[in-house]
Amino acid sequence: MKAEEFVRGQGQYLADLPDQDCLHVAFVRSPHAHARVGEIRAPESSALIAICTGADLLADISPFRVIAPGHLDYDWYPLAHDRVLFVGEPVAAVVAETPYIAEDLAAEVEVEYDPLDAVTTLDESITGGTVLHAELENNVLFNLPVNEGATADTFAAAHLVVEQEFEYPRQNALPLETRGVLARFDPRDQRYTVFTSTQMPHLIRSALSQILNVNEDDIRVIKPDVGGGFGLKGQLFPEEVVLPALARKLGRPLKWIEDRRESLMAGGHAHEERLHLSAAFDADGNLLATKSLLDGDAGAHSTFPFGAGLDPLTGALNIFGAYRHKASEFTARAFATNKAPAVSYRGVGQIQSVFAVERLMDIAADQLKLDPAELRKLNLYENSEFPVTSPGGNEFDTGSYRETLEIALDRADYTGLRREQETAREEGRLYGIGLATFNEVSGVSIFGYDGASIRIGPDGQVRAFISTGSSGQGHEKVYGRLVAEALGISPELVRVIEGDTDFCPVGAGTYASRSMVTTGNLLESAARELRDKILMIGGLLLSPDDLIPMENAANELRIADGVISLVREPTATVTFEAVAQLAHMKNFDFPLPQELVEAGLECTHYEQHKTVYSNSSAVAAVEIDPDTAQFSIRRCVIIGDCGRIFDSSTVDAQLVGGAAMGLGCALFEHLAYDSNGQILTTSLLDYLVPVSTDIPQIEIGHLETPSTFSANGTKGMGEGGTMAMPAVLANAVADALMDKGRLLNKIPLSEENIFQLLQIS
Ligand code: SMO
Repeated sequence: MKAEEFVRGQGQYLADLPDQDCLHVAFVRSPHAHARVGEIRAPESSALIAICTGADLLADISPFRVIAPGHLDYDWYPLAHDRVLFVGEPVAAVVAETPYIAEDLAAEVEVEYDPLDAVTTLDESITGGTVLHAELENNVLFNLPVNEGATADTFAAAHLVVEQEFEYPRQNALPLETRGVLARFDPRDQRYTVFTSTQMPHLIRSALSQILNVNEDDIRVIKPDVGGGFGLKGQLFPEEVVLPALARKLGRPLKWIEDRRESLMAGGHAHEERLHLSAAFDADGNLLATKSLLDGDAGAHSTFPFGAGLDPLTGALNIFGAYRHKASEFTARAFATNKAPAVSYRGVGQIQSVFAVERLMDIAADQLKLDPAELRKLNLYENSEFPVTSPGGNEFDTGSYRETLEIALDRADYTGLRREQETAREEGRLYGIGLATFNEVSGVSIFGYDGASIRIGPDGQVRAFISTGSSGQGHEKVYGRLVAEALGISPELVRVIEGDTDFCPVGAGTYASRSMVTTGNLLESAARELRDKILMIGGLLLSPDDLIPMENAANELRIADGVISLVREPTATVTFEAVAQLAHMKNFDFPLPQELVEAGLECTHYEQHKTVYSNSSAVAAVEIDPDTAQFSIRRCVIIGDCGRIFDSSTVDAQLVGGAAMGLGCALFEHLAYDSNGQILTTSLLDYLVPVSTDIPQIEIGHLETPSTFSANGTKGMGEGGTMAMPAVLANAVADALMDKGRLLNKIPLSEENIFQLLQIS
């Protein structure tokens, strides 16, 4: 069992791969946010095996364009060759016998830079004169207005319009295992093998085939065990291109493991966004219309495959999604700045919009003189209203939006908490209660189809090949059990194989909490199809004179614990293994009638899954220490609904783990830059994440409202706990601060930020 291997330290992560024949790569990275690159001088050292600059690499690769709707595309190069656009951008790769020598040599490479003005904020990017990408007219990398003007009348006639700007900081998903690449080129079959710590092997292969100018089949991408992805490993990075290109050139396998400093500096930033939201209400507090402008700070580049619009667009598409309203318009934009490129990070897009929307709902409740719980209950969709098409055009299958809130309020004893707050306030203490409730996009399949294959061998060993990949979520256990249950055999017979493009069917990999929805359903349908065939062959063995056709097999035969029997005569049995053997091997006593059933036991299914929406509600109570501006979490309840639950311990772990991660987002995580574009947070002393003592007791609960869009009833799970935390804690802190809390419009909820609010007189 994988989980046990991991706990025993027996996982095989990228750094654990055999590397006896490898040379090691270190990258020379820009110390400037924006500069022209001049001459690059290699150190005079016999230890230097090779150096490759951006200009050198041009001969071996094609520039790459991230083409996605709404995006302005331009040529992307894995190594900067004329200008560097952010601190940490790789300009050259140095190859040596050991990683240590490579690092030392990289530090000795002299690069002439001619510094240019850096664009370090959204405002500078929007209005400043410096344009980062020569092919583009300005710094807009993405711009998508939707339903422009659709809400004007409603806003004009509304009883109350609440409007507020919110800021969400730049953060890093911080997987414990940093990224890494090991690349080989085999001259005999002219193929690349690229081991990379990624969430999406097939998409990496597609991009590499374009950049390296070879067929997809000339590249094998393998994802070893991955020690956390959280979205960060869901895109193509420069190192994934440079290593295979250089491995071919040098005729030697190459390895590179990212260090924490590189990771924090250049390995994928996320979430930075400014949101300007308006909501129109009638006199009773009914939400009528919403208008949103979401501006993402994309950093220097649009990354493959999602592009610069990832955060603002994902947030905008489902903004105010849990609340009934008639009209909505939004604009999602992303701008280039001289900072590290933005990538995905758990809760992508929605963690920001949920924070902003939930803050806005509290501000509205205050102005409408309604309790925040009442305002939400009034506007959340009821279970009976589904299916719903939102004003933004999203189809919500089923949900328990209001119900989860009611359960969370009940579980947290909301009335009791309010009483406690009254007492606390009488004593002059700063005690606050926050709510958050939202729905969550999951199972998104924007890149086309996902595949799953099941192949049963002649001895009855089952292998399931999938296109999604685990980065620690426990796929092996869940899918092994799922296939075994669908086939009616022991899970011990099933092996799950993922993350190898030579064996696994094509698919987009794991992101957007999509694996159970996509792979889960595909494995189940493929296993069912195989089960019918297994039953039919079992029927041939059990009842050779009275053949049961395939279409009747499921009714007339049973399989349980690997034993097949006739419904009408349950004592006669044949084993699953005997069927597997007959399907593959010639049996002289009993030839398989090929006119009735094909030999072999293999089945592959592909599907492009519809988006499904999970939902969650959270309640938190906090108390702020007025002297230190620190707050403590007194109570934190999250109720999630991810549809049918297949494996409850995995789902529990996802919810709690997600909440711990969201706590980091809410309280600490902030990648800071100075005004020259120097990053200030490149170690874990500066970029703070929660440790176990920072994490309060998180009380969780689940509802199971099955999805009608997904055959197995599941919806995505894993990001709801994360999204809940900035919103629910910000609302609790704002509530504790009373009038001063009205101005709480950004996170992290650091002592510094809370102290500033406390100073308001
Ligand atoms: S942030 Mo996730 O891998 O969609």
